[in-house]
Amino acid sequence: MRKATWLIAAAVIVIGVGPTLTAGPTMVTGGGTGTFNADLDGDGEIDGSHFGFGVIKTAGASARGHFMCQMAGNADFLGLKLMQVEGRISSASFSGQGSLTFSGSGNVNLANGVVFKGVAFTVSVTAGGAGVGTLQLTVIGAFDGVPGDTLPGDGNYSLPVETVTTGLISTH
Ligand SMILES: [Ca+2]
Ligand SMILES: [Ca+2]
Repeated sequence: MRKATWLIAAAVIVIGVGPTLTAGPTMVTGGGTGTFNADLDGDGEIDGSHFGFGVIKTAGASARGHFMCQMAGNADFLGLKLMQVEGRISSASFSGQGSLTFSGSGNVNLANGVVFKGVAFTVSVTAGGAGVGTLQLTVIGAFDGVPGDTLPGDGNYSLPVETVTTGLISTH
């Protein structure tokens, strides 16, 4: 009886440890600027954003980290002085070598005191520098159909894929 219990415990440990032996990168960081290669708000300028994030993959689908993406200054959008999504990352999964999708929740700041709190977001990134790395942001449950939304009517705000113009997205 005691031996059987020990064997089960050992098997659980082996199963639990197994995946880490073949795990890929456990940390993905990114910082820089990106371009949508399109004029999303029709003001005559190609749009893009400034972004910065760091994700540390922990057990299972969980993760921790921080994400920030903003359109402001030389990357203004919809006539707003600022459009910023910023928050904590709570889950992540690798979808291939150098490709990661992570989710979390935080604030959407539209300046002038307009801040939406507790907004969920999902981001998909692929590693690489200028012209190679990509980032795609979806704000969950808000701003559906606002200019720039690639999937009107689904309740979310899915921005197009951005290509890195300066900076780097890298796996560690
Ligand atoms: Ca524009
Ligand atoms: Ca949508």
